[in-house]
Amino acid sequence: KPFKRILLTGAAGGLGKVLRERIKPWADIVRLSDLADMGPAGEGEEVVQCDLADKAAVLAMMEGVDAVLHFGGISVEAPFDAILQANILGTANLYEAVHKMGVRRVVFASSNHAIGFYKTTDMIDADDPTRPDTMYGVSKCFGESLSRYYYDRFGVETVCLRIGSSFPEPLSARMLVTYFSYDDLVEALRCSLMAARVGHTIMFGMSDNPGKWWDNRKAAHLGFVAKDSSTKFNGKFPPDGNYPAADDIGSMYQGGPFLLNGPQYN
Ligand code: NAI
Ligand code: 15L
Repeated sequence: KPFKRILLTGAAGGLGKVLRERIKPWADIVRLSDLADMGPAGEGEEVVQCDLADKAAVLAMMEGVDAVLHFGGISVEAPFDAILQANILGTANLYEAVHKMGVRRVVFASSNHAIGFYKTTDMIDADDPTRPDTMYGVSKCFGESLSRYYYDRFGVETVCLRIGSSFPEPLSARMLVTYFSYDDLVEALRCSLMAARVGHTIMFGMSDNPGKWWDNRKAAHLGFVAKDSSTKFNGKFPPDGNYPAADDIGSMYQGGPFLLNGPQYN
């Protein structure tokens, strides 16, 4: 197998549960971690339940790891204090441990909410400035910046995967654009881990959907080609002639419903 031990954070979450089953062929051992209960370790698994905000625990968890899939943290908008602990301190602890333990490569589950304040009429790529739409989005920008720093300073390689909407199927008209099938997610992770060199790469995590807002040419060296598309779900969300509507904040911006959240500095 290509890796001795891959660490998956966020293993009890929606994507973590999917990945737990799918990444086994890549490593002798998959180390699973989360704040929440993950059940017992299966064959070829190790389970480490800990809080990413606990620096000593994160350092201990990194022992013997050769690659990290960092999916743990708060995955929606929340009060800043909670985001600060899980996403900002948690990701800082993770990178410090990665550096200290000599881990070569990380895939960071970033989010489209790092760029959610672009309009749905804009087309952007990895070099456009971030425009977070929430404190959650700000925390993903922090992870992207932090990983850039650890690459420039220490040579730790990271792929920041700005995931669109990765669910069994799209849940809204917006998600026909942002949909990222589980199969495409797994393939994007495989490419991110197996590519000879990734340096610091930002890739948009989306299937081959019509009407895309994101241009992935700057991540072409990873060799990822999406195989799925949201077109098969078209009938579920009949066009209402209103999307994107200039007076509807939820469809005017790429971050969609996250723009409807109130400010979360509390
Ligand atoms: P989720 O909320 O289902 O899973 C996140 C997991 O992280 C949970 O099991 C939670 O217990 C764990 N966690 C939270 N705080 C923690 C802490 N302080 N220490 C340790 N573990 C902690 O989210 P989901 O959908 O599985 O997403 C996984 C990752 O991918 C997240 O980082 C999310 O921001 C990112 N993402 C997901 C998208 C999607 O469409 N599912 C879209 C964009 C980004
Ligand atoms: C995210 O970042 C969230 O983690 C996920 O729950 C979805 O809301 C997704 O973005 C989205 O924009 O659809």
